[in-house]
Amino acid sequence: MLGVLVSRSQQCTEENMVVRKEWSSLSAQERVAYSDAVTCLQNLPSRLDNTLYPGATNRHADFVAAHINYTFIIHQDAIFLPWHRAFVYLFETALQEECGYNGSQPYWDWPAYAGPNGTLAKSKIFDGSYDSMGSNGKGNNSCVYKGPFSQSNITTFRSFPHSLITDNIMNNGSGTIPTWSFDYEPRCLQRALNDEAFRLNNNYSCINTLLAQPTIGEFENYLSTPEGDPHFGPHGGGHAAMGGNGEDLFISPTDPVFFLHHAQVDRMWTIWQSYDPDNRRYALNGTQTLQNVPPSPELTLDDQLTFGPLSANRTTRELMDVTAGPFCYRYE
Ligand SMILES: [Cu+2]
Repeated sequence: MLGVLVSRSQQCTEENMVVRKEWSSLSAQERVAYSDAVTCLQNLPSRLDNTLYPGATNRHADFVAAHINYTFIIHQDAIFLPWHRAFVYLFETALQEECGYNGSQPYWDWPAYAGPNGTLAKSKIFDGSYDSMGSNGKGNNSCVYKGPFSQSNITTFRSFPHSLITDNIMNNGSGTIPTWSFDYEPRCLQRALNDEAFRLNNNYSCINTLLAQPTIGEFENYLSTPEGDPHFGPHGGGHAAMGGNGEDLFISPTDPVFFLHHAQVDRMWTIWQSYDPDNRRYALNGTQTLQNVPPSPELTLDDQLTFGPLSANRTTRELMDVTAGPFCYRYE
């Protein structure tokens, strides 16, 4: 269905607001309901044209295809936060409307898992138990081998070399995705959990520093790659911590933990906005292309953001407040 991001006819109130919860605070039953709903989405037919998107063989893959398509305009720029907020919301809505999921989108509260003795592979998210999000990867292919998402044909697009990003920046490229971007290449879901990157970028002190940034530009800058490898910022740190498909800038939503991670990114932005709503709710900084290559105009609140077949366009303004426009949720 087109236009899932429709404004609500009903007022958003404390009573009807959806509450998003932390993964480990859910009951085992609630966790299984979530991973089952994602599996359901992976078993529903794609709504994309198979001749244009041969790799989009199911509904989850439609989300990955949209992310691939817009990779060069939705990262490391002003579009990043509002676009990914809507993207997570569209995924949550698809789980509810197409797979009968009764819960909300869980989030991954990074620092609770990033202590000096934290081991991701033993955490409630990645321990491979039936109520986890599947195990770490193992073997030559880093395949998730236990628990949800350990089936063999779960990834349906090719991997993208990170040089596509760095070359585009260095050569002032046009930010065009490769012709093979939507080819069909079924493989296992790949992970290579990285505790070191996670402890370095996602501990409590990093989160406090992130939330203390005075302007949206500084907030975005600290969130993603303030210094570069091994300092990825908390957003990059979470992707590096997943490893495998989850650290591929193009196909990262292939790993369903992407949506827990980006719910937490959104939660950080929401908390940061709430400290000074008058000045921060509609604060934007930056242009509309990855590291402004190729150069593009500053993003404004009236610009239309686009989601391909996932949703009708929305203005940036409609995506700035989690209790207005299409949204009505809060984080516990
Ligand atoms: Cu992304």
